[in-house]
Amino acid sequence: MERSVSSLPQEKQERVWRALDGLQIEIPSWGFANTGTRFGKFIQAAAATNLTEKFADASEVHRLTGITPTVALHVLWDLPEGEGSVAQVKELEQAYGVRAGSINPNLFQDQEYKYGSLCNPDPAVREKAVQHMLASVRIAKALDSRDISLWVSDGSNYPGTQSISRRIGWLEEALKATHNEMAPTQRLLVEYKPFEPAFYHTDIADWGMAYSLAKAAGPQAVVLVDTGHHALGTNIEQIVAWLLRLGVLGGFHFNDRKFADDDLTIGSIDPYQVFRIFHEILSYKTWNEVHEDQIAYMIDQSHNLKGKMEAMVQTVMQAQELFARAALVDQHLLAELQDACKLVEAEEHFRGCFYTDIRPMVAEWRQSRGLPANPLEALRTSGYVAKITEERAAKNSNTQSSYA
Ligand code: RM4
Ligand code: MN
Ligand code: MN
Repeated sequence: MERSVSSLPQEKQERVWRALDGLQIEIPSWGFANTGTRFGKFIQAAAATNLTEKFADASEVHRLTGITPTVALHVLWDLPEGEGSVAQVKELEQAYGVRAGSINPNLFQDQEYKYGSLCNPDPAVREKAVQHMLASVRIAKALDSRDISLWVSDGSNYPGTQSISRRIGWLEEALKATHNEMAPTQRLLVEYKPFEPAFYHTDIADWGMAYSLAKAAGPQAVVLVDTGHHALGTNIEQIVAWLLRLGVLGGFHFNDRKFADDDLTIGSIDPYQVFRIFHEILSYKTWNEVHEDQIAYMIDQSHNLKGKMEAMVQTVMQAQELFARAALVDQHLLAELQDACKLVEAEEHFRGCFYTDIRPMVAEWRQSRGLPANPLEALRTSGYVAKITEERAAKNSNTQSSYA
């Protein structure tokens, strides 16, 4: 006998709640600070001006959403003294009840990196970059952070000006050296991006290159998918399916884009894309052994138009709600429909889940966990943004914003 296209409400709710219980999202420290476009910064009165304020903001997001216990840190921005800043981070963890998450080396800011960091033709600059990688690993160890999350901005602007192939070798060496420094429980996440800041060639431009480099580095190196880092039209969920299959999907940087690395709110432009990515993960988990925490869900957004706190809470809710909608998919039913090539029925079930307004179910889950039913509303009524605006306005009014 055939099953009906929609499963029982109770079965659905259990599936969704189980998925919600397993979902944690890491928020970026840089999402609370003043950032801007390529042409300048728009200063916000409520923006965090130091690490203490970033931790305070992250802690408030966690209090409201209950699913963001860790904060991604960028070494130069958040740990200016390198390993010397670890003690301060530990104090902030204690004070604010959120932990340091992934550690992000910064290989794109120093003057020496004008022609590249790990791929710079000058061995002394490459060595400096490798040393920064090793220090980042040690910082992560000291903070008990599992993941070192690497984005390499290296590339070139003009054909013939750099050796693409020799640079591959330098990257492999650098990542191997980094891998050697890691504790057995740590991971190196290798991020890719098709272009920007370099426009002719980027040294880690797509998932194939990231995968190959991860393999060269060692077994604890995996791939990081930043949803904004793909050419338009790329089937990102297919990449996700491959990485899962290869056992190297390390995690995500969530954001959305209309054109390139726009860092817009996840799901603001194409929520169906996010739903499809989550579906691939949940589908893979239905049929294969994957541990909940093997995939690090992280946000990589820094808003300069939206209020930072509002944008972060909205992002977490959006990701959570799209994840819940993907969990509505009855994987067994879908597999039956797929095997029978019932195309319209399969698509209708899939689309139907995407179109379901899951918000009441997620609100119920939040309340059952002692969380506000609507975290964004709770942020508005908490007075937190008004408070930090008042406290930080004077400091922020002195911030430099010019591009040139
Ligand atoms: C890059 C990339 C990295 C992020 C920097 C700030 O485009 O997404 O993950 O750390 O931006
Ligand atoms: Mn990223
Ligand atoms: Mn990016």
